[in-house]
Amino acid sequence: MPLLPILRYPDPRLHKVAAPIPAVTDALQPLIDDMFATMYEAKGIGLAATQVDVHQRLIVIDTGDETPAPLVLINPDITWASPERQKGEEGCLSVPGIYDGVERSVAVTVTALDRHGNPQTIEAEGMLAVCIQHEMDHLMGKVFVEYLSPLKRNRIKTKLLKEEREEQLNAPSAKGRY
Ligand code: K2U
Ligand code: ZN
Repeated sequence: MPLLPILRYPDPRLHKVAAPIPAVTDALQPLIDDMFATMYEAKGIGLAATQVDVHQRLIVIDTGDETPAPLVLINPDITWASPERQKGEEGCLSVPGIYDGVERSVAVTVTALDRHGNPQTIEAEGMLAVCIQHEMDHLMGKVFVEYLSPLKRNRIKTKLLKEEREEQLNAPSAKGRY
């Protein structure tokens, strides 16, 4: 299964709003598998299709530690979010090396279709609830740094753009060109 390139902030494509998936078909299955492979390889516990430049409402999650607990959420909808909220440190595969506090509901209920097109309702709390809210933001074109101050966000943007430029300069194709 090929690993998919993960868009890196501040790529504008991360701010596209994902469209509902009209039907769960066999054609969707390779993308779901490739997203899981990409997420596991990147040592993430969640991945939204937006992050691999597919702007459809699809999320894969696995918050399982030793025992895998893969979850596929197609056309997810948060039907309830607890009024109780808590601030926790978050990272993001699209914002490498950056971690900061974000306030989230401590529990959510989400309805979605599974990879076979069957409806599912998940009552989540803890890390799973945080991950679901983080991924749902991605489908709405929102990255967790948008909860931070403009000063912090601009510093992160500058840092990642600088790293991107350095990587491009050090890329093998750029060596020995002149
Ligand atoms: O969307 C992503 O980039 C995946 C995130 C999901 C996530 C963010 C914050 C809190 C929980 C989940 C990545 O998994 S970030 C890396 C990571 C790995 C283990 C635990 C927390 C974060
Ligand atoms: Zn993320």
